[in-house]
Amino acid sequence: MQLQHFFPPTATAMARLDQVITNIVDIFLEYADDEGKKTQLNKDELKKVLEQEIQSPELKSKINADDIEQAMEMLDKNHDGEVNFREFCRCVSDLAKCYYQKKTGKGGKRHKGKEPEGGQED
Ligand SMILES: [Ca+2]
Ligand SMILES: [Ca+2]
Repeated sequence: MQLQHFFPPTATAMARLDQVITNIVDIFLEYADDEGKKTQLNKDELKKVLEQEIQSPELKSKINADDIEQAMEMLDKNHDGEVNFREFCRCVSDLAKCYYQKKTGKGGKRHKGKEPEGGQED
């Protein structure tokens, strides 16, 4: 089992939120770096992220992972044809909310429309 080499016992274990945060950034940069602009996910890159980094069918269906055109349309809030980090974060946080709702039964059926958080769009 080679895996141990990646997690040497001397490495300080990161706290869970540390891991989540660094993962989000690392995953985004890793895929965004593939082609074109290094800090934007184009359609191909987005497809790869969704295919490889999300396994739960429920979450996949939440962002239309099977229909990359639709997924891109949904995630690309500023309509420049690519997903930037801000848009990616929004996607992750939407998925987290989705999972939260499923777990708690809260936040409910309200369909995507006006979001109460009142943050400004780009
Ligand atoms: Ca790119
Ligand atoms: Ca965009």
